[in-house]
Amino acid sequence: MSDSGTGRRQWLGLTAAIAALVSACRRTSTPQDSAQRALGKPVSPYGERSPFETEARFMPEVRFPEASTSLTPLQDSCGILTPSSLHYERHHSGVPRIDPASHQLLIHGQVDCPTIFSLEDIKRLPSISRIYFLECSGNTRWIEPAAATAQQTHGLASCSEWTGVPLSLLLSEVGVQKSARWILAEGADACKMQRSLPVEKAMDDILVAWGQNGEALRPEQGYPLRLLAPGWEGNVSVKWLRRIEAVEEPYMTRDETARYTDLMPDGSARMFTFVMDAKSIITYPSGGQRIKAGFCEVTGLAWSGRARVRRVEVSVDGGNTWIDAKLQEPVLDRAFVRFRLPWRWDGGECRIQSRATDESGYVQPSREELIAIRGVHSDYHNNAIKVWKIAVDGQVSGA
Ligand SMILES: Nc1nc2c(c(=O)[nH]1)N[C@H]1C(S)=C(S)[C@@H](COP(=O)(O)O)O[C@H]1N2
Ligand SMILES: [Mo]
Repeated sequence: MSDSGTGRRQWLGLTAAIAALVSACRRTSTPQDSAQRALGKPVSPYGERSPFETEARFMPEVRFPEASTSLTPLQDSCGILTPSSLHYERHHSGVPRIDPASHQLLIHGQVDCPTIFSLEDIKRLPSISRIYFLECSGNTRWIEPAAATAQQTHGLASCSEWTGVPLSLLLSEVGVQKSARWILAEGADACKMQRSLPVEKAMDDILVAWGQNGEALRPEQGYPLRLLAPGWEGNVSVKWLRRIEAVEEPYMTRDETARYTDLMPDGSARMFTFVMDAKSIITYPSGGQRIKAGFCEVTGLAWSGRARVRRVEVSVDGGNTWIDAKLQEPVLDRAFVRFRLPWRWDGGECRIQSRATDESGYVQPSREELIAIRGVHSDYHNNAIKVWKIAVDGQVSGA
């Protein structure tokens, strides 16, 4: 489909939509009355959202809520940042209560100078802030309920501004020896979450983060200290970080052998599948919502763990034709990217979907393409294109 200016305007009927809005404004009288001008609530030390706003994390019903997940309401989000209070959670053994005054990080193993850092020591070092998405590799189950919402299918992904010290700085301080090709990171929670990471990534862009969206990490996100491995599966971003050991080979912990591996059709397993591939989802219109005929801005989020998102295409005709959505600035490396496309829904039944391409040239696959390679026995790394179906009454559901 051509994307020329005039063609696109006609296709959308934007002029008519705006004219309708303007006349609606003329009919509206001033809403203020004296009751609304009564004295309001006084100042307060820590802000709260409006009582009229109710979006919340979705918590699937499970037997053990300490070893569970809560999912970000992506369909209600605007822009690219996730409020800390709505950041998805994945805990294997609950959120520990950690006093920052006594929390320590030990770095040892194949290093010249094993060191214990207090939180204060770490915060004194030069820090940086970066906006990165975090996604659980278990996000988007392979078999999805048709009626699901964007939150239920894709909500194990969020995006925050993280502040911390580059892990490379700490590793240089302690002098990692040449023989150390991997590091083991360990959490202070009951399960002692452990993951092995190649030293190249550790020396590249991993953060030892203590800040999230302008304040301390939330306890759910690893307070007071976590790893943040940009673009890699969430599991390696070890929370409540208390120990790093420089080692020759990966530790082969439970979370890199029994879990976080992908069972392939031939019975072999992919291991250390760190990078999160390009993915996108339309958040409006999306499952559970109901739209009206006429003007409709299609919007959503795209992200890739490999490189910056270069392009998001949208199809509103079941994948026959695609049109480039506009990427909203800033388009940041390994962060959520917001895409938008004005559209006019004619009231007919249709299927809508988005497809992300990143700067490495990787194109988000269809579900069929992904299954052809990976089969259906894996629970992780499903980055397939998500299709929404719009019924004639405007009801949107999973296709
Ligand atoms: N110590 C520790 N770190 C952990 C986990 C955990 O249970 N314990 N869960 C991991 C998983 S599986 C994911 S997806 C991310 C989730 O981070 P979040 O809860 O801040 O979203 O943290 C990872 N780090
Ligand atoms: Mo995860």
